[in-house]
Amino acid sequence: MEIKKSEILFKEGKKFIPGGVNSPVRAFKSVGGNPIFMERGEGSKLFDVDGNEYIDYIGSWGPHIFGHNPPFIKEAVAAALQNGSSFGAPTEMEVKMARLISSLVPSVEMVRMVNSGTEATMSAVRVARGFTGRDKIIKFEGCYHGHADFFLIKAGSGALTLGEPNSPGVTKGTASDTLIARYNDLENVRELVARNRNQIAALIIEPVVGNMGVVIPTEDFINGLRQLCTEEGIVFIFDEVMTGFRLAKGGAQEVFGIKPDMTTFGKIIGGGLPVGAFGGKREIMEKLAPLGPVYQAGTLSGNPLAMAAGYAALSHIKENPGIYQELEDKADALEAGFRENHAKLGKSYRINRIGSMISLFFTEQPVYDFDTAVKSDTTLFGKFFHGMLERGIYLPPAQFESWFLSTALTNTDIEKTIKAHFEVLYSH
Ligand code: KE4
Repeated sequence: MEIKKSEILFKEGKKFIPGGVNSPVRAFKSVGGNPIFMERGEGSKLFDVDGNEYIDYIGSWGPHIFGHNPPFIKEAVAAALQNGSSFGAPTEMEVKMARLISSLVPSVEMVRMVNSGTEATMSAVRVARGFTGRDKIIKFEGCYHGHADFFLIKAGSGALTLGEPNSPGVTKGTASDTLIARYNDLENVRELVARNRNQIAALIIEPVVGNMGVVIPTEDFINGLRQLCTEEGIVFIFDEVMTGFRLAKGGAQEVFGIKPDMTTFGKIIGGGLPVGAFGGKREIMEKLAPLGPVYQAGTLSGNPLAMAAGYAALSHIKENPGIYQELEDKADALEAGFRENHAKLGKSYRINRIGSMISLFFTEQPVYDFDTAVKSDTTLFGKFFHGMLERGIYLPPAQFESWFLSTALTNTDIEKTIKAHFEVLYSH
């Protein structure tokens, strides 16, 4: 596989961009080798700068649920561009977008647009703190909510101690307000809450985790959290940046039948352009400036081009709810093919899947939280990743990520992926 131009660009890029990339996971650090520079996306395919073609299971890390460059999004952005790119003033499209989000996700009575998932989660926590007058938050080990300081925290020495920074630049003071709990362990959360009674403003969770690889909550766990937050006056925040409009038109909260107090969005909501959003109960959202005292702002928030792309994407979802069954069928066929290969090869690697989010873990034990996820053989994952890449299958370059399927995937794509999976595992 010729990757000359990618290598040249990477070498040049590293002179001016830290690590040669604008987001760390793209650098292939955890799988080895150099990143592939992409030039074009079309449907289920990506094409790199050296003319190689790939079946894409990243989909820009979630946004491209319809595959790359769908005509209805391209046309919507082109039409919006005729009127200009940004006004810094309210527009009709923002009103239509807010109404559409609320109609798809009924727990979201009010919503504020921002420019990334990080802005959405950061702002949601701030308004929850402003609403409750409390300082502490609970997050779960292995969940990722973007790079706001108070999320870059790892579990303290004991599971029930305060968090510690897991990145230089995050202060101990900031870390002291973040408590780290264990996913799928309701007892652990109850203990944390009891030790910090009336001090916890919010509990934020990935209702289905993508950032450990796919990890699915038990019904008791996720229902128990809802009950605990209600009893304790803790704002229950569903971080649906990944799962929103991915698992169902109403996201994970529709799948589980749970009503969080707040929800954060990203990825699909922007149709491939930079959009995030946070919303929820009116009484909480009304704390936000200019209505209330909690400050939050953004020059390009609700940007006309991004709203055009996002509105086109969400409208397509509203008009075509059958896409979720279509995605389920494709993902089920892929998973069945992998399981067949494992059986033929005498392997029992774990596959965690819900809807069009799937991860393969190179461990034979169940994966249901951070401790069990990190038992996976990441060296083998690196070899698997490159074996698949050489066969034209572009996977997330890290074990602890979800793959994302799109409606653009064909049966031929799926068959080719299953065949490549067998060949690569056969040789390792
Ligand atoms: P962004 O700021 O990257 O738009 O969103 C942050 C975020 C928030 N919440 C969840 C559940 C997320 O998965 C993310 C971002 N996801 C990663 C993929 N693991 C984005 C890829 C990257 O960092 O380049």
